[in-house]
Amino acid sequence: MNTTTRTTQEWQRADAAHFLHPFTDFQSLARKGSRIITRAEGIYLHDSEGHKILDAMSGLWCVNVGYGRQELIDAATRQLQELPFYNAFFQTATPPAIELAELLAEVTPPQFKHVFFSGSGSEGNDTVVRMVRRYWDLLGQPQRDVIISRKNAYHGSTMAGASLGGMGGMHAQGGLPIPGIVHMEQPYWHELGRSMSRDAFGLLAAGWLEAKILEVGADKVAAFIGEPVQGAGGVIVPPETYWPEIQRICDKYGVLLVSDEVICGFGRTGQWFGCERFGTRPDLMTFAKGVTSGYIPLGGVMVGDRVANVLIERGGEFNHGYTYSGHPVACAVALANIRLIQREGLVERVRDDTGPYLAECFEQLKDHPLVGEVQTCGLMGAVLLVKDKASGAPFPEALELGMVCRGHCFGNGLVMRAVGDRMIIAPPLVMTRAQLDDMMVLIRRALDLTLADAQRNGWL
Ligand code: PXG
Repeated sequence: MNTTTRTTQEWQRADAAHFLHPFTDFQSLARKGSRIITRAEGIYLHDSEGHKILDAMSGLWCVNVGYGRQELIDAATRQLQELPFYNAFFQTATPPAIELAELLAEVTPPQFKHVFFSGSGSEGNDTVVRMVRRYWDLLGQPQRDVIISRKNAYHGSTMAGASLGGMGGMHAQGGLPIPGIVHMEQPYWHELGRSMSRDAFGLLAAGWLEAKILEVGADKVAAFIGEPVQGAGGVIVPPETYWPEIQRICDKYGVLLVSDEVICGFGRTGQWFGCERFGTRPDLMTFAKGVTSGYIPLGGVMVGDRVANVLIERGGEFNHGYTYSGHPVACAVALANIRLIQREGLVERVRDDTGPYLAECFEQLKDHPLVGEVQTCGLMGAVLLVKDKASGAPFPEALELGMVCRGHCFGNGLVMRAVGDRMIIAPPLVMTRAQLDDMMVLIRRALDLTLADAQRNGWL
């Protein structure tokens, strides 16, 4: 499409008149006008005003291989010409879906030999809810239907996805959560555990799972679901002791462990999957985003042997699926994307080079007057803005300092997300050290401008 056919104002007017955006206050956006992104190359976006913007959020945690990769474009084009669509419902399959299932079995941990495809992460988590309940049904324990999740988790925006998520604002709209989903506290050391060591807090926070299992009744708990690192919740990296203890508790009570890898999967943490970084052995694994680097929608659930064997061997139809389960074009793009990640050694690069380098760069931000905590894991990171460095005391929520900082990022050609006062990044995995240096210059500039605002307005 020729994006020069309309001016920015014309795009904004049409946008405001017809397009209801996700997670948006429609009226206030209509007043302000959207930023119109027109093209992208590598790690940079370009908008309709001619600005070049470093995309430190990889689109929305997904463009792992960067923009404009010809292999992915060619794979889509070829598949669109050959067979743009066929379904997998009625005893049929397409070569790209079969080959992707095979390749996913190869790149995921050894317990995963099967996949159920969806169109997104939310749909993948709907599949998780249906599947764990079906599993316990087939084992003659239909009462075992409760799924435990965590506050401040994000698992999507469908009815089941939003229910699994732990966002109060989402539950408040639409009568959520659906029955049989309960939440426990998150492993956020800075907010909940500062009086103890991170490792001691990790064990305490994992212990909340055991307490919740006993409260619900061990014979009623079907599964526990968690993101290895909470992404949308603010890049909350749990203490190293947390996940092994969660695994131990799940094993003790026979509770299925579900790792939501929609953000952490496909190299983000410096391992192929976040569960490998944190040492768990999940029974189910949700994925989306990075599986196609966001070039085209695709999601799904990796099904471990424990669950797959029951679903397959106990037989009967699983009454669940989506028109686009195994969409051939999406699967063809995923194949090209995963092969590119393999060929360029992107996971190893994050693990051995750029991940540790990002950690060093973020450590240096600690000297900044606004920075209370920094955390990184592979190529994602968070910088917490605080009013008082010594005590970690936050700024009043009403100031929305994170949004002030985010404004300065945009103003200086950088996309960074603000989750409250946690400034977060998840840049493309193709970032070089030199590009990370460029990004750090922009981050520090945004922090300095935010500090100047805080000083000028007497917020400090
Ligand atoms: N699980 C996790 C862990 C996610 O991060 C989903 C499931 C849902 O995926 P879909 O494809 O249905 O959106 C996600 C999505 C943010 C933000 O503001 C994060 C997501 C989506 C939208 C916004 O950080 N993650």
